[in-house]
Amino acid sequence: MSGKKKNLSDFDQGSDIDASDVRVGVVVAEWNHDITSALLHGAVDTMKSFGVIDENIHVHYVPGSFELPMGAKLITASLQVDVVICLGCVIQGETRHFEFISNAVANGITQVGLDTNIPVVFGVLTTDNYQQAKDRAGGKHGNKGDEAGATAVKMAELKRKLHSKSK
Ligand code: DLZ
Repeated sequence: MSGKKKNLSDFDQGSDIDASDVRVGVVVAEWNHDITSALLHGAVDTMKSFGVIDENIHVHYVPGSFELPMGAKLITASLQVDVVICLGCVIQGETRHFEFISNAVANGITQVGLDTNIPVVFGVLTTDNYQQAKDRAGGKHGNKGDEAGATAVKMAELKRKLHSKSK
């Protein structure tokens, strides 16, 4: 997935995975809505290409990226999901908000996953400007939402595989 690949959407499709019964929670930040809705489209389309069905994709919104970890935690507490995707876009401004929000979101998302044993995917763009975000939300550098969707399916699959071995 990483290494020499330049485009965010250049991932191994994992075509042998059947994700038709995978249940996914998606938390989307409303801040920079045009970017985050493009990420959402990418994530949903990609999950569907792995067989995830509409009824098993539960989308909820939070005001900004800072609220993504709490949104993810609320989802894990109230819905039966195998995996959660967080989608947001933090753009560098003139103040230090960018650093505080980016760090808090990355740490918070990690923590929710470790605390709940439910994988939480980091689908958050952190960019210098709006154009960089556009380029990564369905533009010339692909769509980070696609990557998040594929990661979610693969983490759900991994969890299921290891869980079945532990029985
Ligand atoms: C306040 C703020 C700023 C300045 N920038 C962004 C941003 O680029 N992306 C984003 O998702 N959210 C931003 N926010 C909102 C915060 O994430 C949060 O919603 C508010 O600080 C309220 O807690």
